[in-house]
Amino acid sequence: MNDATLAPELLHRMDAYWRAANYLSVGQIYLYDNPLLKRSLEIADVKHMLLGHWGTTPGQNFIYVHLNRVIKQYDLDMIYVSGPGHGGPAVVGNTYLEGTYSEIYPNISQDETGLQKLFLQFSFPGGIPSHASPECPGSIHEGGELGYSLSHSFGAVFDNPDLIVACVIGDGEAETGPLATAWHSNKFLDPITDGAVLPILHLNGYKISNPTVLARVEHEELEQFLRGCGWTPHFVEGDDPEAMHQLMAGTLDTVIEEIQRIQNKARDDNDTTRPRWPMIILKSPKGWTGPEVVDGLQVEGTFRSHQVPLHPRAHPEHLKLLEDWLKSYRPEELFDAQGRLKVELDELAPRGERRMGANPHANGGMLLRDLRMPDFRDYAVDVPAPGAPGIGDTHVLGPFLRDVAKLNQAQRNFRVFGPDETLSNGLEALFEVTQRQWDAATVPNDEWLAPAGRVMEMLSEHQCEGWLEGYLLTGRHGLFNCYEAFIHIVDSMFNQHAKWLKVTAHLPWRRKIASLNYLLTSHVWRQDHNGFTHQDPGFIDHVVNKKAEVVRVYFPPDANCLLSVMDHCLRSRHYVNVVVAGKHPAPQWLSMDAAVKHCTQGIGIWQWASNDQAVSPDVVMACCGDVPTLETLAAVSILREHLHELKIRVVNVVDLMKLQPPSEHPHGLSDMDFDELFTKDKPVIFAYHAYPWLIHRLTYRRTNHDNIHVRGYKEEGTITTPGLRRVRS
Ligand SMILES: Cc1ncc(C[n+]2csc(CCOP(=O)(O)OP(=O)(O)O)c2C)c(N)n1
Ligand SMILES: [Mg+2]
Repeated sequence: MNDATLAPELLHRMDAYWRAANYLSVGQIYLYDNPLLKRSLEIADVKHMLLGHWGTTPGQNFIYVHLNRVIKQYDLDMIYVSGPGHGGPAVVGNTYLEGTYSEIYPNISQDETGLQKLFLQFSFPGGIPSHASPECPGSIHEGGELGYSLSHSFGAVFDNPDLIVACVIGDGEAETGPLATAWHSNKFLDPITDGAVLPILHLNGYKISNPTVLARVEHEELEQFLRGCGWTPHFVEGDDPEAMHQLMAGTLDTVIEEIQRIQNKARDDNDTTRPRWPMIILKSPKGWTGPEVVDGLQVEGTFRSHQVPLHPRAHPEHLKLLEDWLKSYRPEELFDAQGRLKVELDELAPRGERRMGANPHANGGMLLRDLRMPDFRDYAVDVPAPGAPGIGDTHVLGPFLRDVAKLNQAQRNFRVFGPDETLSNGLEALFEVTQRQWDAATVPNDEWLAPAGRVMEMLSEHQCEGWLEGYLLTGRHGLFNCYEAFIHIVDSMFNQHAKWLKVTAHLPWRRKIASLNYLLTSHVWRQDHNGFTHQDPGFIDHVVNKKAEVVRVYFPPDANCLLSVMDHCLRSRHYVNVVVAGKHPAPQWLSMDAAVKHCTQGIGIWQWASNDQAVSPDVVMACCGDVPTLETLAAVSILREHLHELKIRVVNVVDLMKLQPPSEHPHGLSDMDFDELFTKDKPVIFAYHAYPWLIHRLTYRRTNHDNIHVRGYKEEGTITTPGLRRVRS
């Protein structure tokens, strides 16, 4: 590494750019007005409610200006992921400085008026959130809930061989389970067909009010830990800006050249040996360049800098400290009289789509290409009569997914993710055309492991979810197959993704991305050998809490319906689709034509199982889910054998959202159609796949709700026969 990578003039300009970003960050947190400090700071210039996080921000500003330099120097295709996304002022400020912000939001112009608006809108009613939120150009990761930055970054670089994701990881964030496991993503990255992730561990020593674990272990222990995870760590350590600029620049040159060397070697020699990818540990003070001591307490370099270090309205003596702080960045050297960034500083930012805020990978819908889809009807199961034997519905889906993988092999934009269960879940056909991507060692007797493949399996639901989200957010398609009970592990990640979809759907400049598709199988009713621990259908209850415009839940009752539903989900955009299906041999009910019709309607009377054609029914037997459908049809056949007079109507529900009124969900049946199916006054026996209360929740406004009796899973599980378990519930 060269000790003097930066010529003094360049170092001086980069330091000024960093000061400009820091100035904008403090301005966003504090100021209503007086954005250029053209007059003395008054209390009226300071916001009443001070919100935001200063502590992480200067370090992220420092990283951003240095990344800008290497992007220009090496012509890099790079995006920025802010793990501690609470450093929103940094990403907003930097995308403003580079010009992308004003291109998307012309009102936030690059002049004094725009600066004032930029400051005012931050964490302010009607303005923008304080995080690296969807509103911020260049962001694919809000970072509100800590832990997912590294998984998202890897998801983004799969099948993007030219992309580098610079992933800033909070040292507190690094204590979370998902992040701790994500270091191992490097064993799943193909240096030939995938891009690179450059993790930058932001070792500022603190969280909100505690030190961080990684900051309080010996240097050697931290280094060995990261080496043990397969990385080559490079330390950038200190607090003197000039020395740190040189060190960071030299280190970045080293790691970028190392990434390029690894990639060239792998690509030129077709060498897929697992590389030791470089990473950076930036050890700098939390709240760097901010107020050092406030009210007699050390702030810079401590946890006290985490949020807002000064409160001028509560402590008038802080006003002067705030003014001194802002002036310490010497704004008059950074902006001209009109409030524009000085030309010599503006030149430091990359141009066009090389700017991290304007990189199309961070607005994945712009790059999204439709999948090439086989005709799902070609995979149909022959159903000569209802009740025909089936091999297990997911086993029928497997060949369809196999051919989706095959048809999109060339455009490399479809992957299947799962913890360790793609085979167990009945999708073995995938391995006829592809492999599990795996870049660690292999030994004889391993199966279907290869450096490149369409199936990603690591026994971390967090990792699978994070990879898939990153893959989707950068404009590709995918499917997560998971045991139903363990999808709960990512409840919270699903929350965050659903929130992202909800917000981005209303940002016209953000293009729609492919849906996040879950295939939940090995479900509650068929956990014959695993028992109680493996029986939990509650993810569905969790999902339906989210905005109706975003979530869809499907219960295909047989294989032909599963094919039809999955075809629809893979073509859809900007939803979360949850599909619950069985993998065990089970009877089949509908021919493909009937299945398509039934799934298109989402709900319907099964005339062939009903005997109320000429008259109104005495009872409605409703079912939702493959096992409840089987149980209902068995019950109906017993009833019809013994009670000839009883008029029974069988209603099957594929699309759960049909049950809600249309005011609640766009799929909802009108009250008239609902009454037509379920009657206004007859008893309804509703057999449901999951916890019964959800059906009541969805139908409580319907005319006949008082007569709906739901049977579902009631936490009565154990190892017993499937039949007995159903009886117990
Ligand atoms: C999963 C999760 N748990 C808790 C929080 C609350 N929280 C916000 S910031 C923070 C500390 C983060 O520390 P670090 O990752 O070191 O970030 P930095 O020091 O750069 O601010 C915590 C605990 C959160 N956002 N996400
Ligand atoms: Mg920290």
